Amino acid sequence: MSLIASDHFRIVVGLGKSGMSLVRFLASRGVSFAVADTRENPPELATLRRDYPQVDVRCGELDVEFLCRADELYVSPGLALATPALQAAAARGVKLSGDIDLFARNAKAPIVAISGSNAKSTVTTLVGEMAAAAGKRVAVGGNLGTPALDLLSDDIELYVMELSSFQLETTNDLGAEVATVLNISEDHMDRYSGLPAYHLAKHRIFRGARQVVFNRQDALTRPLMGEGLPCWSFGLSVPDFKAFGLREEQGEKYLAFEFQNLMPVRELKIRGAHNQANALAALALGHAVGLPFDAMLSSLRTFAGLEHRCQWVRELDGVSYYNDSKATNVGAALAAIEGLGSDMDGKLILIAGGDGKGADFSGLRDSVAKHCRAVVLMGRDSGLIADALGDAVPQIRATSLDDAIAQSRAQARPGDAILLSPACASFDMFKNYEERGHLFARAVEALA
Ligand code: UMA
Ligand code: ADP
Repeated sequence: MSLIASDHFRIVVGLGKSGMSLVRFLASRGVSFAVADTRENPPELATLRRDYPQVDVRCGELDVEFLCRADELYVSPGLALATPALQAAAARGVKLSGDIDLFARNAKAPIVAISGSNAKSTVTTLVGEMAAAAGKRVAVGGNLGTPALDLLSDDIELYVMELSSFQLETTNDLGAEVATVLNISEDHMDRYSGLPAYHLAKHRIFRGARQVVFNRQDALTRPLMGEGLPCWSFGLSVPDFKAFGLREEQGEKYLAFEFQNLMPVRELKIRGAHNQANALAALALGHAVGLPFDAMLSSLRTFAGLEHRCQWVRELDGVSYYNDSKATNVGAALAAIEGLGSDMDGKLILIAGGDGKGADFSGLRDSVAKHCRAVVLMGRDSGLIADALGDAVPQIRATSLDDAIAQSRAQARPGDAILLSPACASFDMFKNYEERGHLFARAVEALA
């Protein structure tokens, strides 16, 4: 692990969770490498110094000369490839790659690869549970939970990977057994030049894929290449060949595959039309890798959903409270407003706002007008949301999360629901979306 430039010298750029997984992987294989991070004190610095004291680490502004000593840079998903120092190194012939490429080259079992603007974690977790119920030794992770390289093991029979557009930017050849982009709506517009650039990054997931799952209701999820690959589709419409969907018979709605009903929708624990689409996507992915229907359906009957995703917190004075703190973009908030709003007699009081990541909030207007009694806004970009919603419904400004809850409570009537679904990231007011969701749930539980 010396710093001598050679044909096989790598630099890990970014020393967070994925950077540290790269360090462990490269060190265990005797590869020469160093580490760089633009931060003076990256999160894993103390661990690196303790466990790998011999590794050269450069913190602070990236030094192009230093980067050019490597033949390959493994770049953190947290750093845009457009970062000038990375581009300068690339222009001088240094290859830019990432942990997912390395993972794919070393994984000996089939990979189920899942991306999309929303629902990735829900569908990834579901497919993982389905595989486990089918008796497979399955590893689940990626953008969610455990970094990809830490999952590698010769015992594993199936990898189920959640992959973000950031991770896919540095993924050159994934070779998944089945890959999907679940849906596409605007997100991370502070990192991409626009929707086309974000879309292109997501579609790198199909590189080398053997099968594809796409969303019939979202044309942007169809692969741009790979004509002739076996394709399965999902969507809320009635399914045809190689398709999963919904069918209604004698007043009962079923999850269905081709011409066969699989299970009544009412047996799902997760709520809302968006979650029915998620269940169908998971079935399509599981079917593509040969999981039996009985195991997959038993997982669907028990899966209660993930924390902070339209999670019911409590009922008070006839009003239900939902924590959807993971709705960090407009598409996710829309799914929650439509999903819950069309499933109840009362109205929603929506709590929204935060760090908008450059989003256009006008897409919220129609659904808010249809399903909300009022909107309570907080956080840095609350003014942008207020302007986008105009006079759709009454707006109230809150100075804090507690104030937002109190103001919402004052608006709500029995039969209504108060929904925290911010359509924004949390970083202007909270450590992360989990902290925002936990503080909301705690405050709501404490209401007398
Ligand atoms: N950073 C710097 N300089 C650097 C490197 C990073 O300033 O040299 C900053 C950036 O603002 C960056 C942040 O630090 O956004 C985090 O980067 P990191 O390298 O410390 O990140 P990791 O801990 O390795 O976490 C990454 C993913 N983070 C991002 O993509 C921002 C995690 O996804 C992922 O779980 C982890 O790898 C393991 O694979 C998180 C995430 O927010 C959950 N993902 C986005 C999302 O879900 O919307 C895409
Ligand atoms: P991701 O990992 O892509 O962020 P999650 O499963 O964590 O996805 O869900 C993120 C947010 O998206 C939550 O607010 C959730 O309610 C919402 N959501 C879940 N399924 C869908 C869907 N099919 N379409 C749009 N939004 C969804």
